[in-house]
Amino acid sequence: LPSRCPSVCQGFRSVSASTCKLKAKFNLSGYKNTDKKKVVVGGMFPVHMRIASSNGNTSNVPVSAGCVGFNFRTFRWTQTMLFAINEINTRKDLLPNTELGYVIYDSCFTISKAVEGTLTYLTGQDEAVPNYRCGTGAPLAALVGAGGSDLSIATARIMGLYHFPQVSYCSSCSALESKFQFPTFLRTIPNDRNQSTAMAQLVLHFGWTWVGTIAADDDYGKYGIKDFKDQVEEAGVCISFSETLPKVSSPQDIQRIVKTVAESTAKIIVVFSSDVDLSPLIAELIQHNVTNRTWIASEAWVTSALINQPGVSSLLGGTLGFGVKRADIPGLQEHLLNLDPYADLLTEEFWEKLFNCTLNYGKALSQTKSAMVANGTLSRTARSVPDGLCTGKESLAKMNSTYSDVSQLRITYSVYKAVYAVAFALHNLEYCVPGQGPFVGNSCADITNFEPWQLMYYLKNVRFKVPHTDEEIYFNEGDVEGLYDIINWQVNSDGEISYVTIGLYNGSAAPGDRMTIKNNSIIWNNQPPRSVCSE
Ligand code: TCR
Repeated sequence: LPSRCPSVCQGFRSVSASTCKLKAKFNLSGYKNTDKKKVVVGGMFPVHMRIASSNGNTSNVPVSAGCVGFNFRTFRWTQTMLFAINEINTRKDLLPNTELGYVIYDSCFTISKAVEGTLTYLTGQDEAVPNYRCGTGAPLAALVGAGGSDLSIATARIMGLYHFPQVSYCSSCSALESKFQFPTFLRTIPNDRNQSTAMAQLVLHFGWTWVGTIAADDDYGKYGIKDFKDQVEEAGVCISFSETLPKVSSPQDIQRIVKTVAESTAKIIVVFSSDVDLSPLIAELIQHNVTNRTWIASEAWVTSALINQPGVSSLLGGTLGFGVKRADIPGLQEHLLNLDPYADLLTEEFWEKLFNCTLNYGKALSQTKSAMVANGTLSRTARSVPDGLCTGKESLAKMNSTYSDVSQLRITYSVYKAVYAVAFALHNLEYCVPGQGPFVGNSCADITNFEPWQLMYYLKNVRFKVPHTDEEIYFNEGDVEGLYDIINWQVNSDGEISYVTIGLYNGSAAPGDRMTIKNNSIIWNNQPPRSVCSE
């Protein structure tokens, strides 16, 4: 074995100290039971929005790119995984003799980071060395992640090679339905095939015949819009324009799309994109005072605070969109507010971003000191508390941030379901009756030393009721049922937007019964036109 093995991955030590990776951890919230068996669950979340651009310099040793753009919403998802694990660990009826630990990576919404995280995760190494794990650590169960579909497509190919189960909470792209390509991929978010069909039905329902489309430049956007277009075009609807949002900031592309939208006579615009990719366009459209359009939102931006900023109501009021099932998760808000700012580097960064301050006293002091040395004021003021310092005792509750807003738990709820799916599968694996097991010779797997494909068997066949909501979850070829709320953005007298559910879509109902819409409950910003094709 390579000599660095023992220092890197023995036991449950922290695996990394860099910003983009979190540690392996047990004994959450002081809960301690050393007699328990241990299993590690991996998690991957796009906590940052992108990687910092590199300088293209090839004369230095390359280092893993840093990440920028802290996302409060996805950080909430991360904390929800911890909340769920904590809840499972304190339960007496689910995995009573096994403690779940976790390793969480930040994919920074970037494929290369997601792949890097997967290799790190599979190898148990800080630096990725494929095909190699060392030490006698607890078995790795499954990966909960990876975020966007293009990230999951990349990670699922690697995971599939090792028969490692991956349960995604938000990769909804129809491309991931192929069991041939992604044999160990499952998800708790519905397949977008349902959503594209639902959007097409919505357009046909209102008799719209002239629509524009905008897609993110990733698998989510491309497949989502393609499935939508195929269906509406077959029904005789014409597409006025099809634009693609840039992945990396490109003001020229945004300007071009603004021009297209503003000049087009299409009043219905369907957008399949994550909120992160869409927000630059929205900001620009507001600048250009584009109004009088009806927007059709895909799930990723339909309840996003990143899009629903003050001032968007003239542009986006009246929007119709699809949201995955919402739920209230008792205790989650308390968990979110009870955050220990020093828990790990990601949390520290979150705290500093939220309160716009520096947490670490030493760090703040040295920064202030050098500033003071520079202007010669050090001797008199060195002992006073520097500006811009936070104590870690600031009140999260007072901040009212997206992070602690639990009014629209949709993907958050999906994360919760994904963690529970892994836990129930592990439970069934552990309590397999010897001699009646599913494996060769009716044997069972051993929770202290199982193979990933053995857990995969249990995940595929898991069927459970989600705590607090009683929703029943099971996988059909890796997918769950296609249930959506149809949401309308209604502007109140203060110009604020509220999300009102005006209908439902159930992809597994009989074709005629899938969509129910309360037409009279919809508030349009502008009466949607019935346009004709010939324009
Ligand atoms: N599926 C998208 C990613 C995504 C997302 C989100 C990202 C969804 N919902 C909410 C940020 C916020 C749905 C995908 O790529 O599959």
